[in-house]
Amino acid sequence: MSYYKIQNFEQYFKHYNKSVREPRKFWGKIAEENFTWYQQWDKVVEFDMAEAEIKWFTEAKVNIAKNCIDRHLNKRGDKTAIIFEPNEPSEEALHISYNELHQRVCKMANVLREKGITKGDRVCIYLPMIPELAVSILACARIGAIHSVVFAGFSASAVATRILDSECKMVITSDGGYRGNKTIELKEIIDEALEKCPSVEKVLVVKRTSTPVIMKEGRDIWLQPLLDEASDNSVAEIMDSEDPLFILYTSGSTGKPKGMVHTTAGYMVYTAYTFKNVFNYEENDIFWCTADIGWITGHSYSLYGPLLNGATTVIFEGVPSYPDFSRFWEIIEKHKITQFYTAPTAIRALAKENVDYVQKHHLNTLKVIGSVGEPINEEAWHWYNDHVGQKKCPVVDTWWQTETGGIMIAPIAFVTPTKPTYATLPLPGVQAVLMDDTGNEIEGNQVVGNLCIKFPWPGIARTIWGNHQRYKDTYFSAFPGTYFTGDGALRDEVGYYRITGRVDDIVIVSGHNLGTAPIEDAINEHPAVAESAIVGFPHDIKGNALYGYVILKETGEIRNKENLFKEINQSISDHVGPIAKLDKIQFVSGLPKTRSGKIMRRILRKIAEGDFSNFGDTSTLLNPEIVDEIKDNKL
Ligand code: 6R9
Repeated sequence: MSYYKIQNFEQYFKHYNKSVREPRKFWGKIAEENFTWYQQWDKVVEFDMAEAEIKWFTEAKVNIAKNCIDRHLNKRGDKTAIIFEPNEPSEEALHISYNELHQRVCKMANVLREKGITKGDRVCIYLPMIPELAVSILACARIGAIHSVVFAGFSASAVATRILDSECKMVITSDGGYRGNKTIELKEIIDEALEKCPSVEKVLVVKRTSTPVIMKEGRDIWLQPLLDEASDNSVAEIMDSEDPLFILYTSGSTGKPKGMVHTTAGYMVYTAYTFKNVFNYEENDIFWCTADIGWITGHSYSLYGPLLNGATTVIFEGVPSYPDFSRFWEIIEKHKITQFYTAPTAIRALAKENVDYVQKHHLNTLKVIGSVGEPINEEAWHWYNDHVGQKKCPVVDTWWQTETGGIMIAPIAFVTPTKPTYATLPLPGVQAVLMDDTGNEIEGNQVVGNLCIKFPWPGIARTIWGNHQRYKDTYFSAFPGTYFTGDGALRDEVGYYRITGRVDDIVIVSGHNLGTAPIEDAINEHPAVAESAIVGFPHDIKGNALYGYVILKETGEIRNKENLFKEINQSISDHVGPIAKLDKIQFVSGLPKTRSGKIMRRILRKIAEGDFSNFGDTSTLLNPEIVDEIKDNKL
């Protein structure tokens, strides 16, 4: 019996139980039957949760890029691997076959090697959603370089922090990028970032917008001429299962972003398996995940998961609102998409527009529609189900994280009955548990708690780049013996999970994880600001928006609040990126603090939400009187 594809609900339970009772047999069989290995493993898994040491498929040798491409060439050489849909609908879409992708990746691999990149080197990729982004990632994987993709919406200082942290030797960027009716000057942002990054020796520049750029002598090189010269024959590096594949930064609740490290074999097995099952992938399906490849969703389900299964995946350069709000639906019709995977924030934004935009398009090719990134509210779920899925497509609400590598809790299309706003059941291999605040597991159903996972799964991140202690502290200390997700969840009467949101200081705005600390740091950079605290509050489209409480250095009458607000937002834009701008700002004379000096965000959150009913225990507050002042002046 193969465990790779779950056929029905009864089989789901069988596979799930097998994965718990005999995880080694379960994952061993999947790994053996569906991938090409240079050498088999010693042990399927070895771990020590207390030390946060986890290894999958120990001592095995493999190359993930070869599994994504070369493995399919015999059978699927002419099949389209990637459909590139450009920002402008008038620009022709590209269909890149597996053969062509192979050729492009080999050439890129040779360019990287020629420019001094070898196994283990870090390469920062700061590119728009164009084919070169996929090609660069796969070329890194082919030669064993560790890719660190930075979302092309991040500011120069945010990119610099990431490049510095992982000491990247090279940056791959483009002159610019198109997003709707805007052009973003990526090279200029990189130039500014690199003023602070001595480790970077070479910058490869893709030409996309033909925006004039400054090319620094000896450092910056146009990519295309190098590719034209390069051979399309390249030997893949033989990688160990646990060699790092990539670093991807995610916000921490304190301090600098965390460079989550994913390794090769476990990530490969897990993304391929979850892609196949959750989306009910079948040969000839056309899969479209709208996430930018700069986020984990794009890594795992625009690229690795689909290609590992020999699928056709769509890369879309633009935005859902350009040239108008029918763009997504137009693309689904044009490319005959069978699986569509997007975020609640996009669904809510599109649901606000005239439903004609959707209805005038043929979406009949769709068979599964997915959601990811934040809890999907009931209204959005129904709109998505009714108008996009036309009540025929299972809505797969997939809960997972940058740290988990792949989907963890989700319906399996055509297998698990769905329920609005519920991510439903854990996938095989995922031993989800709810823990109470004192660290005990909460048994039974109809309960609420902190969502933890008590056994490793192949896709789990192995460490935080350069800081294993922080990895251990963040994920393995709060509830010893388990991985703590940072999310709260409830389990209903049949055991279905509903994710209720973060229980820490991370706010999810339009599906982007934002740590409060770096935004507060950016606000505090403003010369007039003494201290600040930000929290999320519910927003119709973004899910959450940011509410800032700011203490100014000079007390007394604030003369130009408007300007101050603008300047503070500019500072956030410069330091973090425009996605982190505040929607509201309230100037306050103090912040509620505990005796240990920690801001009691729970209270600030309630005030921002307009809920003054129950602030909970405020006995540890040093300055309880401030709560009334803040409440009375709420915006
Ligand atoms: C894949 C991704 C992770 C956080 C996660 C949770 C929230 C993601 C969700 C969801 C409810 C879902 N989240 N999917 N909450 N339902 N289906 O988004 O990774 O950017 O690291 O965010 O997003 O709070 O902890 P990442």
